[in-house]
Amino acid sequence: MIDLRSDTVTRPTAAMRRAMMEAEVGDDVYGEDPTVNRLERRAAEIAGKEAALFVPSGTMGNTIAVKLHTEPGQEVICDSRAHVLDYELAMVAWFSNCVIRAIPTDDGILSWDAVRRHIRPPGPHWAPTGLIEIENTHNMAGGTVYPLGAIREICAGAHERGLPVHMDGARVFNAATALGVSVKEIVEPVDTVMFCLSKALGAPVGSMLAGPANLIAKGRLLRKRLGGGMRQAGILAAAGLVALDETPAKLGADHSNARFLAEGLARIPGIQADPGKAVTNIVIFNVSGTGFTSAEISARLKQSGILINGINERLMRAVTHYDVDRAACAQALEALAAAVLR
Ligand code: TLP
Repeated sequence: MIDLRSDTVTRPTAAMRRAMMEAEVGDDVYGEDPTVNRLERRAAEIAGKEAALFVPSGTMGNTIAVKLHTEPGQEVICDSRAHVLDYELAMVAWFSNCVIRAIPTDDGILSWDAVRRHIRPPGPHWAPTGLIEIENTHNMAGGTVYPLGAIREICAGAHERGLPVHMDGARVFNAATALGVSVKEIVEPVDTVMFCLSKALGAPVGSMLAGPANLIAKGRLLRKRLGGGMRQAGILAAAGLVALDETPAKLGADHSNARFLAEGLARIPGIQADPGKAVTNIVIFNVSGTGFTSAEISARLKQSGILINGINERLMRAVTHYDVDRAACAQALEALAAAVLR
């Protein structure tokens, strides 16, 4: 199977499996797992933050961050296709008792001007703004990348009004690769950042939440409350450390494969794709001109050993990663061209 459904499907490399087997472990709920401690220090260093917390998933990292920054009854501002809004089972409402103020954007990238216009001060009718959330890269907009200037402007404006900014940086290493800058530079102005080890970086499990030490200490308790106290988690952290060391250098290849896919897709009659927008590892394309729904195309592709999911009836998403090389992408394009023939 050529699996382009997501970069979450990456399997651990031989080096990760070796590191997992040899990992020194302890009880992380007591703070005694040396490998988890090493991963948390390394993640904090990469993000340029005081501390970091190893969490089982990106969803848990975002959930903890929203809770740390907000009071019940507040509003969280984010883009209208944000993962925290559409793909996290309403955790913002369920765990933090906040509502979302969704701002529509073309490409998932918020501007300070748009954010500013939606900030609500305390008043007699509305929920006051408690947090600004930005997603970098933006998944459902097709892996789009925040320009550094936009992040700085949003953070400067928010901070001036006493509002924190959390970055859902599930794929912030892809953003760093696309911009040719360090992750640290990207996340410098944000208060907290969550990034995933288990997506394009290839670790089997885990994400990191980085930020100020006092917040991360509180976050540790929230993680336990959510059932994320993982005991001998050094087994998993060991793979995460290898992912941080080894995989960022491979992301450029994923990005050029995504571009190759987008260029090929744009040549298939009935499919709309914009190669100029494929700047990281996600390609979103419109299949409405083919006369088939995305579900029908997925089913046809599966018969040729290709896995690509729809995100709605018209749009499909292909995500490149290190388990899919250029030849596999070419094969996927051939299968797609055949799948949309009447
Ligand atoms: N994204 C998954 C699905 O949930 C859609 C994927 O296949 O892309 N933030 C962003 C931007 C994400 O894309 C994801 C996962 C998460 C958070 C949540 O991470 P996990 O799956 O570890 O909870």
